[in-house]
Amino acid sequence: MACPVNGSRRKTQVDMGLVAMELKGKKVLVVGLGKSGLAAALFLRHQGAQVTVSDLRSAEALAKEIPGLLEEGIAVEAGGHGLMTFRRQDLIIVSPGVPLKTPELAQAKTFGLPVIGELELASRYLKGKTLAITGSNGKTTTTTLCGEILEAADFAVAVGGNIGVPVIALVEQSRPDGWSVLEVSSFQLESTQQFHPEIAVILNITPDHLDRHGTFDNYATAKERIFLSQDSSDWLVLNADDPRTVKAAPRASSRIFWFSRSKPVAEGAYVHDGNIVFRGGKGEQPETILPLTEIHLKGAHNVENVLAAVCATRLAGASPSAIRHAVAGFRAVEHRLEFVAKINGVEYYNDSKATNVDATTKAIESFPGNIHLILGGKDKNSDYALLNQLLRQRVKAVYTIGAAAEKIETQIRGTVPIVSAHTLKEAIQRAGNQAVPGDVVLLAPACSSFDQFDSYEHRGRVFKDIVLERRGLGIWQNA
Ligand code: UMA
Repeated sequence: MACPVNGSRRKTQVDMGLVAMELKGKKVLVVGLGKSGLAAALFLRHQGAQVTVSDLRSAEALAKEIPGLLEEGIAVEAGGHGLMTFRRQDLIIVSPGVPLKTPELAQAKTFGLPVIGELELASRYLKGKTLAITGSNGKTTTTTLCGEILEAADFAVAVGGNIGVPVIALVEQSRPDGWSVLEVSSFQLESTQQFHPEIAVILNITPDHLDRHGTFDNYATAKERIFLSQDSSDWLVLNADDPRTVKAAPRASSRIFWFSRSKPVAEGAYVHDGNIVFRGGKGEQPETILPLTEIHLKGAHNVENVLAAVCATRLAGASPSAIRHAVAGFRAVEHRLEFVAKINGVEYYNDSKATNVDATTKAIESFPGNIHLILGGKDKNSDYALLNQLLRQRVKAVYTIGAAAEKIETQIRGTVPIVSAHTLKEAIQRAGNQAVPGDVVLLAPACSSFDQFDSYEHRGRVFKDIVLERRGLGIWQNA
């Protein structure tokens, strides 16, 4: 096949209209002091900007961060956002978790102040090419896998974004001849202006984050921003089996490659005779990349993730043998249908990253039945009744936890027995006591974690710690 991206246009700031901003002496406000805000503030300061950070959290809550920032010469506004602080700036950088409709931000915009996200800022300074991956589910697995494939193909690779490493933190390690592989969320995409990946991937678009975006359409439109600045020399990889993703295709100016689990595609990756194959151009013979048996990830949705990764990395110039080697050696990402332990014939799986209903659906579908399912956390205006049919078919009991428990119980009532467990610990105990050999205890909560935990990672680690601790204590030896 013609290796499309390799050897094609190289990203330069001029041809993309992406001029890295002159930051020296500029007054820049960073809104939100989480991982992204902290990394952005330090980057901006090192570029010579006069930086202020503003966060809703109190000075006590930020006690760990503040001294280091002051030492760097960065001013800190804690305990709320002050309108005057926002008005006095040349540029505002917003963290992904800060909604654009925050009143101070909205006002700043009406005064004509530029407001961009950390992803947009970083993308103006990243060297080399960018492969960006979005979707409601599968982003982390696909991003990690793409990074591993490109590494196996001997590219210089930096992996980051929503996966947990702010994009701005990749700038220093990015190389002119390398790739930045970015997981990008709707929150990050919402505040982009010229973000322009050479290869963009949309894995799927199903309802999520409706509490932030208001409607499914707003959410889907935010996802589509991944290809908004692409042109005919760029590549867009789309899921031919996902209706909302298919609907996005006519709005793209880039060249589209498809992936499909269910049918051949004219250009892209699909399943044929038990193999993953890739067709590099219309009418070309597909090349075999690897047999499905070499994929060591559970669930049909993971075949889709592999197809997307195969397609994107083949376009980036990875050889079929490098792709096969990396996919065959790839195991589940932490907190993504991660096998934790088998205790007295009962398997425990941590899918703490299943933070929406669709992800939970996919997790349930990965097992034939006999599931004890832990659901709950912070609601995102989701419809849990969408799970009902699958609960009846494959789930033995649901154990609810967290703030969304009551809503979930109301919406799934009459399907399977429900245990109000309140906490993760109690849910594990009660599920473990009820499960019999051959059963699965699955944490796939369909909610975000912020009511009881710092993050989905924290929730997943607590799940694993409790399971492993109880195994160590032999608590279930005779259960
Ligand atoms: N804050 C304000 N004002 C507000 C809202 C929040 O000051 O109006 C402050 C909070 O007090 C807090 C800070 O903002 O101090 C948090 O900022 P943040 O939520 O952007 O968190 P970060 O630590 O910067 O993490 C972000 C992403 N978080 C979100 O999108 C919510 C991380 O994705 C990402 O890994 C990280 O940047 C690095 O890129 C997490 C996530 O939950 C995993 N993502 C969502 C998802 O996957 O579903 C989109």
